[in-house]
Amino acid sequence: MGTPANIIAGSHVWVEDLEVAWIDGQVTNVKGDDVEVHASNEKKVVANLSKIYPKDEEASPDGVDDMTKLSYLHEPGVLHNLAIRYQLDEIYTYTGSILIAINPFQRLPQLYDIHVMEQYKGAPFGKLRPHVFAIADIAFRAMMNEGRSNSILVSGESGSGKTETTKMLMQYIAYLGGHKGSEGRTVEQKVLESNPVLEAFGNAKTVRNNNSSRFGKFVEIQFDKYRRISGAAIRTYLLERSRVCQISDPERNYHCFYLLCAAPQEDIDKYKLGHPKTFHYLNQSNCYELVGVNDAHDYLATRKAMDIVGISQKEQDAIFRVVAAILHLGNVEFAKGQDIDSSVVKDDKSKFHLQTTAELLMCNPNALEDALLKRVMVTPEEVIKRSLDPDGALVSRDGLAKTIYSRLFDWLVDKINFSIGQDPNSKCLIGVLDIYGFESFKSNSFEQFCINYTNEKLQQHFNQHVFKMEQEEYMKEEIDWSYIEFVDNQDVLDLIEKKPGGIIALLDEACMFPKSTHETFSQKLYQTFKSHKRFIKPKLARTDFAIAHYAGEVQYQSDQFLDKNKDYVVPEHQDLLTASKCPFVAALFPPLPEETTKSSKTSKFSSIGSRFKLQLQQLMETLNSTEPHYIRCVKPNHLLKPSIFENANIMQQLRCGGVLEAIKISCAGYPTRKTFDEFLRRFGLLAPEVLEANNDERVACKMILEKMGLVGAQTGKTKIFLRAGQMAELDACRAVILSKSAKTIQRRGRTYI
Ligand code: AD9
Ligand code: MG
Repeated sequence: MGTPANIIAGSHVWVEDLEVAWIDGQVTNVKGDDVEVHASNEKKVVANLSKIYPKDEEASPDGVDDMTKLSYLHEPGVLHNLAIRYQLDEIYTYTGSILIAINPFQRLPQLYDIHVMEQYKGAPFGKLRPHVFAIADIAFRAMMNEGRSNSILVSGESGSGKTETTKMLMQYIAYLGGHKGSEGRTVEQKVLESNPVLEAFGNAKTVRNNNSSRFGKFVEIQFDKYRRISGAAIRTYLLERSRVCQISDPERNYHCFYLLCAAPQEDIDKYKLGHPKTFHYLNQSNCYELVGVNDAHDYLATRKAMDIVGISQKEQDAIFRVVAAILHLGNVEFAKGQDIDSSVVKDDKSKFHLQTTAELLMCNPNALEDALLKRVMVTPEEVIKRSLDPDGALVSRDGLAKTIYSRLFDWLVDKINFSIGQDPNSKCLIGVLDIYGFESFKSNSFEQFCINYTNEKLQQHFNQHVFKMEQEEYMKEEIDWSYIEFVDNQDVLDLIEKKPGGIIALLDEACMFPKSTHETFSQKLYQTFKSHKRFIKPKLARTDFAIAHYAGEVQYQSDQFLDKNKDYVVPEHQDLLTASKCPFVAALFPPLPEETTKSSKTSKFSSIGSRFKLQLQQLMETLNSTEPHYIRCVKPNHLLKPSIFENANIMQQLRCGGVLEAIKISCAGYPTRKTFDEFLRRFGLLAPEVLEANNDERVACKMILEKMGLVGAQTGKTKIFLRAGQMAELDACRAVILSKSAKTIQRRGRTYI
């Protein structure tokens, strides 16, 4: 990437730097391939010529709003452009049609107010400053004019601003397609208000983001034949269940727990609550409050939002009763029982919490105790009740809490969808995807595996769209095209999802085989993928495995993969809650059909991995039937503070998001293409002699290109391909000719009069 440099002493250049990725300076000496640079931090650096890039001294001090306008296109140029714009609060920059959004970490209300929306409405793309509204506007116009569905894919790492960006997109789409002046709750109001509800139950503070979405989301906004919003559907993906029972300092559990503990006294009394410190599921971390967030206020706000999305008071009461029940359940502790390997509820305090849990869930306390402490074993001869030891009882308790919470979350999503309403006659939609970015932590488990799998899928979609589509078009037209290399990730996807034989399939196999352990599962992986170039067996690990993802290598700990892949509700828990006197709770656990009940006592299981794979396939099908638009969010620093721009880290995000490759392709390729016919109709007047000569269309086009001296433009089989800027050149010549002939006509007109 970049221009081959003609570097001599005195040249202004960029040179690689460990700390800031790239630093500028001036060349003091060149010896063979070694270049000596006096860097702007006063250091002297010697670097290889291949690691030196020319710096554009003529560049505008304010940067350019589209990377494809950079005169020297290379990594340091791109990074520098983003950096200077960020300092000026210009957080948006285009790369062709892709929008790069750098999280400002400060409110910039003037950037999003109603006047700004008005300006972007119908404005030609590229005329105004880059903006999320501009992307939403093209998606909306494309839908209006062509009747085609569109989608906007927002991606980036945790804390980069995906969810905030999504909210602004939705606000703008609601503004364009809303029902002005209509009475009652409109679809768009409900869609917008579904955000605070889902965030209260699906977001939490993590070390990366104080309001991290712990689920993926695809919102499909449906339009009627007048192109007004007529319905919407929210699909969610893979809520992080483990957070309900396990958090590490300084993270928090889901927001709703803290909101409820800050509720008005009346509710606190009703649910027997206290300070979050008094609950085990919350006090594993010392973080209870969030800077700038008032839980008491948010509790009321969430309730109000629930009203708007159509959740009744009665349902709201049941929802918070269930949330409180989970907190009490987490405080039930166990001790060793009299029999070997049995356990009992530990003390009076635990008994109180058990009793309260049962009251709140409206189920029988003895049945709850039994469901926590015992398992029913069905053998061909008899039915035996087996006791669990205290550790087993803890696992049982946490399992119950997680199951209830995830069913509650699913209920909320279903309810919101029902209340917003779907439009079965809708012909086109705009989909907005806000889904977890690539994750690579010190310790990575099944969740990271699924998240990174999602990102591989989306990356492939992006690749296909930006790269393959371009290249395929060039190949189809048989034009001269030197290939731009990009890492295709089909091999990683095969490794993960191929059936049979991929990691998910092998994991399912392991889960179905009762004697499997994570050791046997890992061994199987090592054997199967011994020579797969994307699979790595780390040297010192016995059961870990690593995958070379498009964004880097990630090492996974396999020990919880089997458990986490099993979506299995213990039949005792199921029976307990199905029998609840509270219709809301009972409805969360509808009785299983007779068939499954029988087999569920054996080792039947449903696989989370496979279900997730299916969900992703459906998502990809939807996306493939739409015209995609991409927004790449970037997190400028790990401190979550404004005005800090961490070069190396941002570079890595641009690389992972395919932004650098996309830049290459938009510039190196042919951004403008026209069929011969279109081209001749528009530019034939530049060479009337060519048209008069009755040439074949293709030949005629070629002759015009030659006459105009357009270097690099290509003639394909059916189309003309122009380099960036050439269209403008031709249009300028055309305008001159048109204005000349207009004058002639005018003059003639006068003579006649
Ligand atoms: V995660 O993968 O769900 O953990 P996101 O969704 O990418 O993550 P989010 O949108 O939640 O990140 O943004 C993180 C924080 O950055 C927000 O809570 C805001 O404080 C801040 N932010 C993000 N975008 C903007 C913006 N356009 N203007 C102001 C912003 N603040
Ligand atoms: Mg988010």
